[in-house]
Amino acid sequence: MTRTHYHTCPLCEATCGLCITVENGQAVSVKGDKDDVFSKGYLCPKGASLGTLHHDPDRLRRPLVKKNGKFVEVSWDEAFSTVEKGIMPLIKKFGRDAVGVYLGNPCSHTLAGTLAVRPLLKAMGSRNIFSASTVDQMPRHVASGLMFGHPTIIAVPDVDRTRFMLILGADPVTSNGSLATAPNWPRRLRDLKKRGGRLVVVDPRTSATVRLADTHLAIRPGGDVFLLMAMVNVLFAENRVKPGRLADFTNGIETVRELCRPFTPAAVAAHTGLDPAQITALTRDLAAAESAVVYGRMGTSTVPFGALTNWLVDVINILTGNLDRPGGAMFPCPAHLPRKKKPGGRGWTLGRWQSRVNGMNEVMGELPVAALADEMETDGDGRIRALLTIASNPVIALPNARRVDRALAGLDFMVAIDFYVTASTRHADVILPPTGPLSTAHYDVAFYNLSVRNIAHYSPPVLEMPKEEPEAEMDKWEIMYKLALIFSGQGAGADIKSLDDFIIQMMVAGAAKKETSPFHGQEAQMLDLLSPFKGPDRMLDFMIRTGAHGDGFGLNPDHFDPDGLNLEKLKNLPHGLDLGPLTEMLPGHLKTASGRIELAPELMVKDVDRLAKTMDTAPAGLVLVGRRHLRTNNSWMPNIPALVSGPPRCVLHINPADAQNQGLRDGDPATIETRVGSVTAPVKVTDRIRPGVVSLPHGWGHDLEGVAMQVARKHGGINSNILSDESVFDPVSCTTVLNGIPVSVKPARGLG
Ligand SMILES: Nc1nc2c(c(=O)[nH]1)N[C@H]1C(S)=C(S)[C@@H](COP(=O)(O)OP(=O)(O)OC[C@H]3O[C@@H](n4cnc5c(=O)[nH]c(N)nc54)[C@H](O)[C@@H]3O)O[C@H]1N2
Ligand SMILES: Nc1nc2c(c(=O)[nH]1)N[C@H]1C(S)=C(S)[C@@H](COP(=O)(O)OP(=O)(O)OC[C@H]3O[C@@H](n4cnc5c(=O)[nH]c(N)nc54)[C@H](O)[C@@H]3O)O[C@H]1N2
Ligand code: SF4
Ligand SMILES: [Mo]
Repeated sequence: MTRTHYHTCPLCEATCGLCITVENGQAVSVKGDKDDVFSKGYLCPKGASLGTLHHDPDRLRRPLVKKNGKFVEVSWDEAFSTVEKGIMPLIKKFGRDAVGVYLGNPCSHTLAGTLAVRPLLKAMGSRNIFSASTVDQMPRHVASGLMFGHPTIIAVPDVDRTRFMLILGADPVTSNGSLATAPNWPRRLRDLKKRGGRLVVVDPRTSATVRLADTHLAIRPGGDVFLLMAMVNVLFAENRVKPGRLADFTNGIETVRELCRPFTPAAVAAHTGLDPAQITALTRDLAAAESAVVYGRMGTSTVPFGALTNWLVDVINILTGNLDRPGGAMFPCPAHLPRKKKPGGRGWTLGRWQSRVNGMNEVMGELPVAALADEMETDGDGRIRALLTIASNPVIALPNARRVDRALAGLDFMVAIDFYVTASTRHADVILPPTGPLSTAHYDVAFYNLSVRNIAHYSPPVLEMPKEEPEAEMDKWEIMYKLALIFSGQGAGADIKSLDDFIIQMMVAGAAKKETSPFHGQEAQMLDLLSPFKGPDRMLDFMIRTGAHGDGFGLNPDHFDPDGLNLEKLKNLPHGLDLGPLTEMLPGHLKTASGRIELAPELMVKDVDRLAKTMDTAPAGLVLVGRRHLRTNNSWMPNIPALVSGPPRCVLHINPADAQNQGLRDGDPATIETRVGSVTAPVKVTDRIRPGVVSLPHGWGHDLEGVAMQVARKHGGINSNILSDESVFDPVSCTTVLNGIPVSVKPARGLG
């Protein structure tokens, strides 16, 4: 029997609609859904491989427990009771901080990873919570938190309406966009130019996005903070500061005027590697554009001044009046969140506690991954003796990868929620594999709050999850709730249904608690109306019904449109629902204590001092940056033949001048060395990278003893994080520097 299903691709932030043909329980083809309200048929090679991923024979279907050093398939009961026996005595003896958790990138791409993970973390009660955010977007959260009052109030580029887009350190044509959810960046950027707009890209490499640009500024890595400071300087110096209506609710504009004074375009020339006249001209053009937006990602984030750089992105959007207006940087209003109408809140802070060993700040309730190895290796009270990894691959993703690898090997106990035996999960005592991507429901809780249009799209599972032992599989939320029951002392035998019911009761009670709430006194009716669903689906239904476009359970016609949204309605919209372009959200959206935009938060003002101190030291020597490839997704799709075929990807890009200086010719093997490690990779001599900079992609290094991914091992590749140094980080956001790492590059001896 042949059936067609529509499902949102869960692999990256672009949220493309897929059209999946299923024959006899097998996904036989995956194409772009032409009727999808957002992606309109677009997909990339990864999305097309979703069926292959689901049916990959190496993908785990059964839990594994390590016995005498070897993984053995066991029943779910045995797996959970092994977890209980391994973890609980450690908690009893050493306390809750003895068990750490590291949450990986795919967590933000699943319903369970965004919603069901919260009760699990609560039940763990550990301060040793880590996530991939501190090798990624944490500087963005910090800047948003301090300026707008909450770290998830993030402005996204209104790419479909802007007339001028300045992209720094992002390659959305390859990455398909990040913190800016939009399928089909190539088309959107071409459309920008078709309507007479201009695209300027700042990147030390000639990336795929650069190739679409009108102007390319090949900056020195780490130079963006200086470039943006100089742009702010020009805006003030030339009287081009025009915040418009934002001035009515923005504090600190005059402070910024003072802060940027020393950073003239000429003064930053050595750090940016750019002609001062170019910086002035760019600033004038941006300020004069009918609408304009500055957008930055990884290259502005994983750098020594990541928080400051991300702050400056918003500062320019605000000073030019481009925040919260069409064609500028705007705030999404997703279906699953309420719309706040009155500005003000508690504000936001970081550093509420510090990591035990090296005193690094807590940010958003987590500790930086740069502290993880120290916390695992250093003896004493609060040492991490057991680790839970959820959808993550620390041995490949985190800095000083060899040290992370050793630290995992040295743990007393490790549990992984993952569906492969990877470089990291091979160290686990228990691996709990969630059901495959086609047998779970999907809705992008994280990314519809970062989307360039307001979109709501719920996808039910495509294939049924096997429920009968011995084939029974578990959804990730069920695994998480089971672990939550273990951590809370109720034991591996406890039933998740009561926990699931308790969670929704708490959510409903929270919404109805205040006497002023429109739901006050309606708890029982709400719970009854939510009863057709369970797990994260039920949480989502609750969120949508109480959200900005929700039906208010049909109980509150004064506050909600009774014909508004609920999960049942979304289920009947297989191509998604387009809620339109982004609209004005300020000042109501602000959660700062003042109810105003804080343009000059104290932490940023202080960090400008640190920046000023580096002005006189001219950067020198070769530095390493990363890059992505359309067919990769961090470390986690290397077992799909179609995605790893073709020429080898782990090659070091080097400029002809640098290659000549180092005595390297195209194809030669080179040894790349940093303080923490060295690797050998073939070089590709190319003028698509500026002099002084070399580039190696991350996400590789799979050919390790014990990894059970046959294709991935054949195409192993080089782990670039053997080179990255956990001791080099942005002290404000505690995010590791992954771009602009000082390296030496030499011909490899004895090879080639
Ligand atoms: N040098 C360098 N390092 C980097 C980066 C860089 O640019 N340069 N980028 C950084 C960034 S941005 C990120 S986000 C991190 C990513 O770092 P991580 O999140 O630690 O690693 P991933 O490579 O995304 O690995 C994800 C793992 O989750 C598993 N998985 C996939 N889907 C699911 C699922 O639905 N459920 C479960 N339970 N498991 C699943 C996969 O099998 C894989 O093992 O890497 C960072 N590391
Ligand atoms: N195909 C593919 N897509 C992905 C992923 C993947 O692994 N593969 N990973 C996903 C994840 S987890 C994320 S977070 C996003 C990331 O999404 P992006 O940030 O768009 O992707 P990157 O390729 O890291 O782009 C960073 C760019 O910054 C440049 N750069 C490096 N240093 C500097 C600098 O100092 N200044 C400036 N201006 N530029 C610099 C690099 O050359 C690179 O082109 O991609 C997501 N999408
Ligand atoms: S761009 Fe992202 S969401 Fe779209 S098909 Fe590719 S991996 Fe999936
Ligand atoms: Mo990421």
